[in-house]
Amino acid sequence: MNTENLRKTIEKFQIRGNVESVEKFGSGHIHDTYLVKNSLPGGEDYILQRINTSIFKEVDMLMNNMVVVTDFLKAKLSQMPDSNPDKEVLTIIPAVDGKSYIVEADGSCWRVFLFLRDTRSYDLVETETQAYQGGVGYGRFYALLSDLDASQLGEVLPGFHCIGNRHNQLQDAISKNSADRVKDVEVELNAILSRVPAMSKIREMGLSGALPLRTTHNDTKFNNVLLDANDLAQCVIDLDTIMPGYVAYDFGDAIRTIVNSAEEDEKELDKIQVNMKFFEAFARGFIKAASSNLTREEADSLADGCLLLPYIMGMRFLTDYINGDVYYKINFPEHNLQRARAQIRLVEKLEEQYDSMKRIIMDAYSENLSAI
Ligand code: ADP
Ligand code: GN1
Ligand code: MG
Repeated sequence: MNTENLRKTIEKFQIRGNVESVEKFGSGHIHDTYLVKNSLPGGEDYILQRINTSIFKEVDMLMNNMVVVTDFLKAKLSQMPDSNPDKEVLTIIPAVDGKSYIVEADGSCWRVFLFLRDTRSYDLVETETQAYQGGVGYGRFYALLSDLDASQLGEVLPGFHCIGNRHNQLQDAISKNSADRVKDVEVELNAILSRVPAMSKIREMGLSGALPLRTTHNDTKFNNVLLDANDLAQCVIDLDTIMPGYVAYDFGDAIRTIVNSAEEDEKELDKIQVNMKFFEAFARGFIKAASSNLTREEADSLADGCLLLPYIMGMRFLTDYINGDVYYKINFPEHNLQRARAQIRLVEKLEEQYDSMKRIIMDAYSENLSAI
């Protein structure tokens, strides 16, 4: 969309001031995100997003979830000393008609957030402090949502991290073979399909009642927690996928991006190493912030989540490659295959660390319990 149209779109929201510029922003794979700068001195800047409606078909449900969660968090934080709801929770800027999003004449859906200034989102962790703060941010977010009445939330993308669902989607893609790519991915398919039974552990524990369903974020990449200028956790963003889930999903998805020394789509697989110092820092931050809402069985499942989530992402990237790249944004033709290969290598590297991860988690869990 050209700048003139973007300006017209932003003016349909209750923004204060005047638009100085609108520029593409961030590195998300799903929506089109723009930073809207304000020409009014001291005025707020905004994030304008075109919602990806081929993925999120029920935009009313999506935005209702977001309103429920942000209202709940703001009300809760406003009762807590030393909290600042405006900085620590996303603020949805309503449209001129009061709604949480607008639909343009071409059918595109748009929403606006207050831009959280002086924050940074990182694709790669650089220091143990950042890893620890990522843990504090996501652990606290999880704990704060523990008493939200989940019946107010719709399941926007059912079966999001469910291995059964993702496995079915992969099998579907293989049988349709619409882009004629199955013949090129035998090695990757074997790596994924041979692990289905081992990776079903969390699902089975959930079905047996050993793991409770919680309200989870479900997209806890490191770039979805904004850190402040001092690298302290400030705000968890990207609230589209808040749904019922297991805590190991959030823990594992964060670990996937936090301990990896290389990018999510690294081409040179030997660069993919697991940084156990970052693992320990994240685990300590998360468990400290979340521990009163973690049962022993849940703590015990976290290391399994660390294998499952990169595995699920590998499976999803591979499925999308086989389908001809219909879901994720790609920057070059084999991007999804490269992403899948990188996630599979990460799974292999994390499998080598399984026992150490479990020990670090259970030590931190016991220490926190004895401190309560
Ligand atoms: P996607 O689902 O495409 O990842 P996000 O909602 O995560 O979209 O936004 C993409 C990026 O935009 C984030 O990683 C972050 O860098 C930036 N961003 C999003 N919302 C805000 C905000 N309110 N304040 C500052 N930066 C933001
Ligand atoms: C997508 O929106 P973004 O870029 O933070 C995806 C996540 C994947 C991630 C992989 C709605 O997240 O599930 O983990 O890409 N979000 C959706 O980088 O599918
Ligand atoms: Mg994001």
